[in-house]
Amino acid sequence: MDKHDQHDAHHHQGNRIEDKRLITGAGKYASDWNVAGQLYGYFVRSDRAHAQIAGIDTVAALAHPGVKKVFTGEDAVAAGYVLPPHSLTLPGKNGSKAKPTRRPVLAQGKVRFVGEAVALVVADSAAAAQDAAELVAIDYRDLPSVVRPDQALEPGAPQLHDDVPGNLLFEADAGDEKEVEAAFAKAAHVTRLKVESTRVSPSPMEPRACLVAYDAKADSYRFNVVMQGVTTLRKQISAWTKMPEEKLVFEAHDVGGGFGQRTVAYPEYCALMIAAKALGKPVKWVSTRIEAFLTDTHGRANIIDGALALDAQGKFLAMRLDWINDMGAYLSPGSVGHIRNTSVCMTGVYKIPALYATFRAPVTNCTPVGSYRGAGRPDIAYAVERLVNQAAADIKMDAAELRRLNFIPPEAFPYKTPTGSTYEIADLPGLLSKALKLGDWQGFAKRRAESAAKGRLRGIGISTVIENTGAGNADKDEVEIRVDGTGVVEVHMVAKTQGHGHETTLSAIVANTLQVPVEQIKLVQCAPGNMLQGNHTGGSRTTVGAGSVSYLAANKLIEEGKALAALEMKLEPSQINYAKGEFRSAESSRALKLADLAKAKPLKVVAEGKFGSTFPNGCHIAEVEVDRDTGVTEIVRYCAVDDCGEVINHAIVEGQLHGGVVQGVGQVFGEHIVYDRESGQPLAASFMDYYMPRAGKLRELKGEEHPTPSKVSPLGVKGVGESGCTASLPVLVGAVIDALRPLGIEHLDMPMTPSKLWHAMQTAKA
Ligand code: MCN
Repeated sequence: MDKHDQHDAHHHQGNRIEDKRLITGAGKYASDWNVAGQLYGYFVRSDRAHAQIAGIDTVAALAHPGVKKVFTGEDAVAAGYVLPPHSLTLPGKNGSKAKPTRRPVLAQGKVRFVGEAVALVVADSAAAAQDAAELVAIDYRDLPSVVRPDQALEPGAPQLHDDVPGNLLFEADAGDEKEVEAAFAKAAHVTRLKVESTRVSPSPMEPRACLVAYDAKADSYRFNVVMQGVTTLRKQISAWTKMPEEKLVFEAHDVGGGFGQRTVAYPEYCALMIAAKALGKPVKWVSTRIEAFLTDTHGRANIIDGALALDAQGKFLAMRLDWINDMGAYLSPGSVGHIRNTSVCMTGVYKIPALYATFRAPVTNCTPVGSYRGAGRPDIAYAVERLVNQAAADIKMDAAELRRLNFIPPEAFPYKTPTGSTYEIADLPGLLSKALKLGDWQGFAKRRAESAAKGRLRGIGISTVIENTGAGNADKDEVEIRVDGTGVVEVHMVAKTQGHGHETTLSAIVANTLQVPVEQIKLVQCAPGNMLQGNHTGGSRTTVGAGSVSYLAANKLIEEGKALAALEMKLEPSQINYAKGEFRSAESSRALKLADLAKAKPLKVVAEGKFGSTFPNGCHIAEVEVDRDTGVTEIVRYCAVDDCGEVINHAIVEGQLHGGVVQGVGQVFGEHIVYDRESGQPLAASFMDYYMPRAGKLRELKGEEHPTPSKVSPLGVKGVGESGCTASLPVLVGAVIDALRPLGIEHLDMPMTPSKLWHAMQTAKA
């Protein structure tokens, strides 16, 4: 079946195969795993932002009934589990490299953020482990702390690591400084704007959990752990613990959300390995929600100072960006995405001839930062789109028209950006026109007047964004298809759904290619012990990668089936036709089903592929009303036109967009990890004080597709998992600022809380 039939066949597939299991409580999550004789771990965590550890007294804890052992940093050092791997291998300024941070899996000598694991208490019940943990006495000597990344770089700031002078982990630049200087010198207008993409907690529903069993005979470990795919996690745990990858076996069934946070190796998993080996029994740990806030990697956390140079007609001449990326106390294993991705799409959807950007990544006494849905793409889109809006206001030009004037034109694709990326294909003017119509851009003035009559400030925002999805770190993506004598088609891969609906979409790709009912397909992700290669699910790459290879594997199965059928029928493979699960030939009256061919020996094919980046893009338009008396913002319209290439399942794509947009809503209107600047204590570490967007905050999302099929993937698909997040930050903040601009307010940083807006409006009035 060619990809166009494939596309049609997928139309109107609504219900997701996995939903019945997931919403009737029949899912099996990491903390549901239990094995006979297991012990329970509880971590004693630092309650200081920065302190020397003068001593740890475990006597009382050890005497507590049920306690088996207490592990500390000395055990971690003895095991050699001290240097986490990291992926920040980008070339730095003047050939420099990122400075790796030593991080024993249990703190040794010093703690550097609130929540850092200091000791692991293992007991025969979870309650006993927790009770005993309270008896561990740690003698701290407090040190001054620093929680703001810009302050961490100032002279005289408290220093976190002896081998990271000035707290500067990594420094880099991109583009041509001289060219940019020259362009700014001759510009008719320069717009400047400094914005912050705030530190947030991704907060998947399922907290982390891990059960580790050690097999002394094989000297191997088995993990039941929440994950986004096995390959990255296995590689990182192997690097941290120096255990060969084949000695680390992982099993997970359902995963309750990931958002990037569930990709990486965490110290707790390695500490559990130490305990399981020492005690000869499996050890289980389930994170509490407060531990999730304190120790799961945070997202975003960067400050971007931007400037845009324009000529007298409004054409962009050059852009300058200065980034400070807060990395937290240690370089997380998932450290690179949110830095690399910013540079991949640094000029957004615009033709900007000259570009210069500098990056500095300091350490701070905060939770380590890693990838969060979009990983750098929302941050760069936010900085660039806010700059463009500000420029439009500065030169008094319509924000949509300024965009249209500066778009990369359709005929310029494939388009090479100043930072060396090649955008494959997009139709930006078409996208914009569709969105302006859907969002009734022209009718806004009237709606603004109607809102004003009710005493409300109405604003409109627009964002036009592009992002890279698809390419991964793995050498290739592999998919294995097995068919047995019953006709069940098992599809194996190492990506891992966390709620994305892969059982529906990836099964559909195989079912449609084989022209068999989808019920015949069984998707198996990350089967324990299966050493297939491939990328974890992240970077919106599963459909482009594993999805495309599923299609190739199904076609390979048909070809191999033809060869086998030909042998059976004593014909040539070229004489065999395949349709709807059956092999036939004009030369024979026989018909052989896939199952018939698999009776004697199961059929098995492995296909592989290596794909570059695809570039989904979109135009979102939103309107808000701000209540002058309370500062409360209502999102009154939200329209999204997106190009993710060919769509496998329309309902799922819409759901992905909706979810991404609402995560943006969360960051824009309330989510914020704040630390006290004096003590370094986190001030929002539970859902009592950390905002979560509710369904009512975004009542309706009107979406339309505007596909330009990708040739990178044989299915024509581009990723979509992060698109909503990327477009929503600038469009919503843009709408709020547009509402407040008549009062003279040009900039506020997220989150747009009622109190912040109320104070800004009061000050503006005065
Ligand atoms: N899809 C489709 N047609 C396309 C593109 C995608 O039907 N042209 C479908 C896919 O088959 C898949 C879903 O949309 O079911 C998302 O696909 P894709 O864009 O390939 O992204 P991934 O599957 O690789 O998911 C990763 C992405 C990321 S990086 C984050 S973070 C994120 C996200 O997806 N985390 C999520 N969406 C999430 N959704 C849920 N429910 N939970 C998370 O943790």
